[in-house]
Amino acid sequence: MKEFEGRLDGTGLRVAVVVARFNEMITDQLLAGAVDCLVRHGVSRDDLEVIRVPGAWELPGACSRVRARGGVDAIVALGCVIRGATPHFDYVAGEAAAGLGALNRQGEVPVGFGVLTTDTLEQALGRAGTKAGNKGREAAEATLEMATLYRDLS
Ligand code: INI
Repeated sequence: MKEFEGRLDGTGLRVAVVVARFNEMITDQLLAGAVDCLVRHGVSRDDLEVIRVPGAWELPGACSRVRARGGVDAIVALGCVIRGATPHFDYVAGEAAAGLGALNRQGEVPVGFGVLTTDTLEQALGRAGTKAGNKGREAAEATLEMATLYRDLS
């Protein structure tokens, strides 16, 4: 029986982290967690690029461009959408999730989903390096695992 499972080994992997500036107090922390995770697991800083976009709405398009350009083994998308009094939340969060999901489903390059969708700023803070961990770090870890798995499956 053959079994496959990715590893947390970033040696030789080229990774792009695409991060939204909207709610940057939060997304800066997601970025710090993701970069720390990648570097700790062996990704060289020379093989790491950070691409900033205005908001979560822009994440799928930028990730798509990065993948089309090539030269990356994994993409981590980071953002933070906080529910307000308007339906904007649903459009922005929905488009980010659907767009990134569609790209990820194509199975060419793993696209990690580190986009917080919360009701309050407090909940977002909790997921950006305080009581509920750092979802940027978790997304980076999962993406590393998937990149090594994809390599093994190719
Ligand atoms: N972008 C976010 O990343 N988070 C939000 O909470 C948010 N809200 O609430 O509006 C948000 N809006 C901006 C959006 O992502 C686009 O940048 C903008 O619509 C321009 O295209």
